[in-house]
Amino acid sequence: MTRTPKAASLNDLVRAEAGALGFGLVGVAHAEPSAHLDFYRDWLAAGRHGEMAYLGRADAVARRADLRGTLADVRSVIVVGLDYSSAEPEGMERDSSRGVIARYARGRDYHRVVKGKLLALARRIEEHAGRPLAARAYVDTGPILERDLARRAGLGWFGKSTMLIHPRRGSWFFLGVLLLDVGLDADEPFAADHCGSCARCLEACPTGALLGRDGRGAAVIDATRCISYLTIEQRGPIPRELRGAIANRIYGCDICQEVCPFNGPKLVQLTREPDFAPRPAHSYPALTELIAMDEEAWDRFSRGSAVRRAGRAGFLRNVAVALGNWRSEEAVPPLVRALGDAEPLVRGHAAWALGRIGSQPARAALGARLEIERDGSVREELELALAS
Ligand code: B12
Ligand code: SF4
Ligand code: SF4
Repeated sequence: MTRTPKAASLNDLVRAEAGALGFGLVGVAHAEPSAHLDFYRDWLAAGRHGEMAYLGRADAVARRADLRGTLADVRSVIVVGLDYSSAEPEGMERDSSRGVIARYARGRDYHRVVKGKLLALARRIEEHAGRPLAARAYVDTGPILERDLARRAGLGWFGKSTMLIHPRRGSWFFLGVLLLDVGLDADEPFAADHCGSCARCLEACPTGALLGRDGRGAAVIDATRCISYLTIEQRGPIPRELRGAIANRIYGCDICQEVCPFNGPKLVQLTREPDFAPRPAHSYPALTELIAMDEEAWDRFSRGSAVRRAGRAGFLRNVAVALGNWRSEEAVPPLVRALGDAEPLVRGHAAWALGRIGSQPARAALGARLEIERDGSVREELELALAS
């Protein structure tokens, strides 16, 4: 690819500055419309997005299709990756008295961290360009097909897990996207598919959310079955038939990434970002302590963290499911207290958990609550738990 002297120096500056800001991956994509909007629309039409209505809003779909709906003069797209993985404490995941929070949510909320760095990158490019720039920075929340753009910017391929995977860095990184009204040379899109005959993620997914590649070669996920969706995005009850498979995952899920050979111990890049150091309270916390959190304790626990997205009721719902899967008598007293929680969602899942444990004290508490419970959905859970 031939570069004009000015563009070459700007591309080099982008690389150098992105590296200095800590981004392990950086690439540039053309600002052309996505070639995969048909797949996106089909995925929505099949209802695979569940309650995530923001993904299907007509204006948001149009902006995903064409970046000019977001930045009229967009000329190039910088895509970055920021590693978030940290050393895993041995064997903790198998301790069912503890909850597993997905790796990406154990440190400080990534949205601000990554966006702050993207805006710093934009300021450096502006200084270099010598004119005010039009720029938009996105991390996770905007109407942007981040993985589509990342592949186009040469950062990696879509694994069967649907993760964007780099051949030497795996997938434990956040993506960030910077739209600019500056011309940059685009990198070669990542064309290869390195999954080959591997199907480890499909086999390991406990809820059967990964559906393999379709006829077009696109990896398909049924988000409504994904533990990440069920524990974070879904607001109401978790479908009963999926509660057992969630085990002790209380916020997000990493299984399809953990089993991927491209995330093997020799390849994994540990984060150098101090903000992503796991908070002790978020690294395999004791479930019995989490279920006892009142509003004030929840506020302390979730402040500045991505876990806040689930809300107290959603998070305690997840914790109750994990306690039911632990099936220990030690879980009974805190679950009995949770039967009196102000939130019906928490009471209902505490009832399910006590039904799973099924001991005499657990059943006595379920019976006593049924005497006074007025909420229809909780009464249903209590009755099913007593019948189990
Ligand atoms: C909605 C969403 C979810 C949903 C749905 C997940 C999904 N796979 O779609 C749920 C809640 C389940 C979820 C879970 C997780 N998420 Co999420 N999520 C998003 C979000 C906001 C939108 C994704 C989306 O639009 N999905 C709909 C599908 C259809 O679109 P797509 O994945 O972009 O798929 C494209 C390709 O399939 C392509 N395509 C189609 N056909 C073809 C054919 C060929 C040949 C090719 C090459 C491409 C191609 O076109 C599609 C549309 O462009 C993005 C941020 C963003 N704005 O992009 C983060 C994002 C994808 N999530 C992220 C993360 C970290 C996670 C979790 C790991 C969190 C966790 N530990 O719990 C899990 C992983 C679960 C999984 N296996 O995907 C990261 C992924 C980073 C990476 N390395 O890939 C992102 C990019 C956020 C970020 N800024 O870092 N997530
Ligand atoms: S994040 Fe977990 S539940 Fe979701 S697809 Fe991956 S393995 Fe399955
Ligand atoms: S586990 Fe195997 S099939 Fe799944 S994304 Fe990784 S390499 Fe691809």
